[in-house]
Amino acid sequence: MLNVVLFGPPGAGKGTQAEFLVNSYQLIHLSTGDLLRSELASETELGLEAKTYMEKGELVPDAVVIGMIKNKIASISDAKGFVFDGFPRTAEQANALDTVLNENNIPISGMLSLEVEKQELVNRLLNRGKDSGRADDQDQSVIENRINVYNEKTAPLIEYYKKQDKHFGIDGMGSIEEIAERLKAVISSI
Ligand code: B4P
Repeated sequence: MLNVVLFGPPGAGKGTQAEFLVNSYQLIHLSTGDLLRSELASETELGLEAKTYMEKGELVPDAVVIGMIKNKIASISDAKGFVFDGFPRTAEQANALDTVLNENNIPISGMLSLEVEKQELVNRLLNRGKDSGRADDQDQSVIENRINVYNEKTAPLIEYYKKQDKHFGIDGMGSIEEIAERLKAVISSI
């Protein structure tokens, strides 16, 4: 089973490259951002709670996100593997993920960490904001806040996976196809 954490700051290309991994390796895509946006679109209680955080570029509370991802994993059987996209984002989420996966005997194979320069992140997100309708992509100060939150709360997880010998840094600058090739090379080495 191939279970990868696709990691990186907002705009690094996680969602974009997750699509490639799903198609190439028949994995199940679990994106907490997508799950939260779908809750929001259905105006569920969870979605309405998450909205206030997402609009400001803050992280949604751990308990909400962890509960959501646990339910999702429990609802899936017969998977060839998972791509975790945008999760974990805090130490508490990383511990919770390890616990759930160990209980099911499906450990993380590797953390694929996309590395992109800050100005490129801002450009990509503002560009997407022009036609995506995503409120969090339309305001430069919200984008800057997301990047700051990433640096403060999420980037430390690189050390967490390094300690487990599971961290793989990948140059996330260049074309989508070039980056996909780099991911493929790393996966074949795992
Ligand atoms: P996410 O949906 O995870 O949003 P994101 O970090 O902005 O990344 P995304 O995957 O969308 O963008 P990508 O890099 O693929 O989270 C949104 C919000 O939900 C968070 O701010 C938070 O509030 C909440 N949330 C989600 N998960 C959470 C968690 N675990 N805990 C707490 N809160 C959570 O790509 C960006 C753009 O770049 C795209 O338009 C793409 O086309 C473009 N692009 C990609 N690769 C490119 C390339 N090589 N060249 C040019 N453009 C490229």
